[in-house]
Amino acid sequence: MAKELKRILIANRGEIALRALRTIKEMGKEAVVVYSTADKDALYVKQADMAICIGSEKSIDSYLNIPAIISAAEIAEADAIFPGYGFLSENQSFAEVCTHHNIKFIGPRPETMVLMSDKSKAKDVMIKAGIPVVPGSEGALKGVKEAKERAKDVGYPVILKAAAGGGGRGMRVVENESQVENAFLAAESEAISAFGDGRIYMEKYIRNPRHIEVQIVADSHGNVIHIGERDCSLQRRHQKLVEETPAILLDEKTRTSLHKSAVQATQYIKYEGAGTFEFLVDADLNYYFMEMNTRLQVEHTVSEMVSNRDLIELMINVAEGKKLPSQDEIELKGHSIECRITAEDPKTFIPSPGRVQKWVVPGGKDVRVDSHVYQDYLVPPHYDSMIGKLIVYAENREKAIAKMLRALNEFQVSGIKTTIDFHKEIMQNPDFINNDFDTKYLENRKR
Ligand code: MV4
Repeated sequence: MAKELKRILIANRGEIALRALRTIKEMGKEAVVVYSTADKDALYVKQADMAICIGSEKSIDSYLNIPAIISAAEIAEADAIFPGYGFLSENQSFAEVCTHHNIKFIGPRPETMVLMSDKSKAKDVMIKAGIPVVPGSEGALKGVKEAKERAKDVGYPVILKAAAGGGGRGMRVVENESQVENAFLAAESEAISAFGDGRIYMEKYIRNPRHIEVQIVADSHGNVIHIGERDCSLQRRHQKLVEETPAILLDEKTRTSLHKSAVQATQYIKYEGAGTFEFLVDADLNYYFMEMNTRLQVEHTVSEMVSNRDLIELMINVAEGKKLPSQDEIELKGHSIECRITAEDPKTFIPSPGRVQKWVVPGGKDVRVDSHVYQDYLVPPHYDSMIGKLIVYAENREKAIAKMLRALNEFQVSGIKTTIDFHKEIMQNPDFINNDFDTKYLENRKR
């Protein structure tokens, strides 16, 4: 059980590959990276102790290519694989194959990953764990007839969701009975084409919710800690743009209860590793479990800033069988904001890959840039358009916003379009400053 990991393979690319490499090096361990032909010039490829090309630019040939990654791990004699987010991070068979090859998958048990990937089953488990969930159907609906019956009990408006879903695909809001049939069939066919699984479940539709999530970490000794919550309500088409912690809309009582629920849920499912519980929070500060993410998330950095902890270090410690610090030792202090910088047009969000000509990053106290980009770097068109994250820390939200705007103003990029200008606008937007927005804010905004 307790086994020191000397060499860790990073099965990812971009900023998170560099982010993981940094911690692995700091811990005195060796980092192995795998890369596609499109990423051969990435700096972290040069910084790694070993770098192995695993395929062409297409993700399916490289970052999703399980045999290629496992072969690389075998050749490199890696003890463990850090999966990051996206790609294979929530892939059950990948985790299983790692185990078969005696390579530690730095993440939860495969069974837990599968359980949480079924959003409808995950909800049923959370009900058993005593966590508040949005009222709705128990399990998947059998058809239009059952959908109509259940909607009568739940009360309109309701929302239909794909059990295999997440990220908004296969979702339909239904305002009255006349819309049920069309919405059900549309959600079902969308779910089949997106996930190969057409099972649909129903929930009461919460209008204008906030998206608040809780970071947890659990070790192999049954210890569970939370590292506070994050408000991720500023999204566009289910893509998060800005994340922050703490969520200032919560009162202390709700916040404590939310953290307690997340810890209780983690204990109930006997989780191991880092994970996130996503909640919807309504106008009256009722919170409802929505989904659990069984990976490290992009926005983990804001939790690191307010806790002064390295989450990847904690994940590696857990994977080595070490004990976590106690909850009392986790002190959450100050405020942190993250802006996701993407290679996209700041008005239309249309991707803008290409050669970076100028890359001048901001600095100063409590300003953090997590990015693999450098001057002359070619942003490949094949992957997610996120090219980095700008994270700031300050004593309170007002100062954090001021610091973020100052840092954004220092950030100079040319050659590609980026969302830096969009973020400058947000940091000066009175609704953002007053915390008066919800998950639909950007969709509803007139441009
Ligand atoms: C909801 C909801 C309102 N009521 N569920 C969107 C993504 C998927 N993970 C769940 N989502 C939602 N579920 C109920 N019962 C509103 C959303 C939603 C949303 C949630 C979080 C962040 C942004 C969102 C944007 C639109 C809709």
